[in-house]
Amino acid sequence: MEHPFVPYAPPRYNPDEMIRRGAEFLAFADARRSVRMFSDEPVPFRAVELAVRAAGTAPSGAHQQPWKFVVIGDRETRRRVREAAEVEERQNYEGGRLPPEWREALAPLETTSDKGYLEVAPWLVVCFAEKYGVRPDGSKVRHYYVNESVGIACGLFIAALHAMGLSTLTHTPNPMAFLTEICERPPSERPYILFPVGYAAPDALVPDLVRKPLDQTMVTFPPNLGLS
Ligand code: IYR
Repeated sequence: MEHPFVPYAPPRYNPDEMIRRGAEFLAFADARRSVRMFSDEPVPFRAVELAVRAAGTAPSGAHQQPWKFVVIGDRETRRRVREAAEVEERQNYEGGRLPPEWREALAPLETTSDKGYLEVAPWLVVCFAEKYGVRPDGSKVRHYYVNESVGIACGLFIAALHAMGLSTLTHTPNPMAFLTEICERPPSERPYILFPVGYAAPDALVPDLVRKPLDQTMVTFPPNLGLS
């Protein structure tokens, strides 16, 4: 694929406007929560499509765009996904497959093997990571930085849903091989994240999580930069 170079002039803002916009975006992002209690109210397909298009704007290794979003809307497939996810999760939670340390980390979230939300939310979107590309002659194309690229795409997907007033959950049933089978994806693709998408239930509850303060997520060099 050839990419001719073209001029690019992103908008510039004076410092006050820059900070105002950054603070506004932060407030928007900070208001997002992962949701496990969905409404079954229908959501237009067009909204999901827009979120997938937003995801597709992510930067990617060598611009290989190694993602595929499978959008599931029918009740029967959602039921199959729920059942298969619960089979795996029952082994995790009730069958002792989750190591004690992992169980402890999850305890505050009160998650269980019940994945009813997979059937309640009107859409399931399964993001697959393309481990490698496949040429028409069947030969493989090496992909670079697949995890980083697909992770960024998923972040944009989540942000786009939030911008539309929709909710999701970054669900990673473990293991996820059943998604390859149900979604009929080829061996070149690996299930990455399963997103239930819909409106949060009107009575949805979320754990009152606290985000790490900046002094735990940012360090400056030199340490005494002292600007803020
Ligand atoms: N996949 C399991 C367990 C789980 C793991 C993590 I890490 C979470 O943040 C939440 C749940 C489940 O979906 O229940």
